[in-house]
Amino acid sequence: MAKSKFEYVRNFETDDTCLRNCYIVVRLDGRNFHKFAEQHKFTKPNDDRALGLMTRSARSVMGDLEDIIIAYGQSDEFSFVFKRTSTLFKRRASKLMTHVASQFSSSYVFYWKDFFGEQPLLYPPGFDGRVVLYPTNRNLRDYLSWRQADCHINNLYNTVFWTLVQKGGLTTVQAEDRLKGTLAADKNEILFSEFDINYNNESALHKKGTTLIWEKRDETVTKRMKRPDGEEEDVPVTRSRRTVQDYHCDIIGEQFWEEHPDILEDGC
Ligand code: DGT
Ligand code: MG
Ligand code: MG
Ligand code: MG
Ligand code: MG
Repeated sequence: MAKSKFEYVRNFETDDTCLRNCYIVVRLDGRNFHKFAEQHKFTKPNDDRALGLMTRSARSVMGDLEDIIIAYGQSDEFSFVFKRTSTLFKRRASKLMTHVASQFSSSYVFYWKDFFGEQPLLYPPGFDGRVVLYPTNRNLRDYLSWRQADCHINNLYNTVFWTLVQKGGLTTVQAEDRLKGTLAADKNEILFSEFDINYNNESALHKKGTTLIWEKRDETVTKRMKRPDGEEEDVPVTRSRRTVQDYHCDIIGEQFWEEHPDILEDGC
C-alpha cells in the first residue's frame, strides 16, 4: 500500500512496552466515588450492591482479557494481574490499561440494574487506571497484601465510625474526634465493650475484600448419544471447565498461596 506523506506522524507514538518477565498489574479506582456513593445512597460503611457490581464487572474483565491470573478488589478499586509471560497487546501498557478500564466501566453500567434494580444510575461513572510492574513473586504478593491491609484498616475504621454515629448517636464530627489517635486494639475494644460487636464476626467480604481466580471445575451434562445399534441413550459427560471463583479470605499469609499453587509462576 502506498504511504501517504502523513505517515511520519506515527513516529510520534512513544513506546510503552512493559518490561518482560514482570507481572503487569492494572489497578482501577472509581473517580470521585465519595460523591457517587452519596448520590446513589450507598449504605454506610459498606454497600453490598455496590461491591457486588464491582465484582461482576471484574469478572467481565477477566472473561474478556486472557492472561489475567488473579484480581483483587475492595471499596471502589480493583487490581488485575496479568501473567508474567503475557504477550497480550504486545505488552503495551496503554492498550492493557485502557482495555481493562473501558471493559470494566461499560460492565459497571451494563450490570447496574442487576444490583440496583429500579434505582436509576444518575450519571456515567468513570474509573482511572494505572499500570505497575512487579518483577518477583514476593513483590507481587506484597502488592496484594498492601491492598488487603488497606481494606482492613479502612473497614475497621469505617465500621467503628458508623457504629458510633448510627448506634451511638454521635455526630460525624464527634465520631471523628473519638477515633483520633486510636489503634486497632482500641477500635476493637470500642466495638466490643460499647456495642457488643466482635469485629472478627463481621462479614468476610467487608474485612477481606474480593479475590478472583480461575479454577477448574468438573461439570457433568447429559448428552443424547447414538449407540452402535442405532438406539439413542442419555450419557453423562464430564468435562473440566475453567471458571472464575471468588474468595473473601486472607491473601497476606501463606495458606491461600499454598492452596492455589498454580496462580504464581515458579521461581522467585
Ligand atoms: P478519587 O478516587 O480520588 O477520584 O476520589 P474518591 O472519592 O473515589 O476517593 P477514594 O477512591 O479514595 O475512596 C473511595 C470512596 O468511595 C470513599 O469516599 C467511600 C466511597 N465508597 C466506596 N465503597 C463504598 C460503600 O460500599 N459504601 C459507601 N457509603 N461508600 C463507599
Ligand atoms: Mg483516590
Ligand atoms: Mg476513588
Ligand atoms: Mg478508592
Ligand atoms: Mg481499531
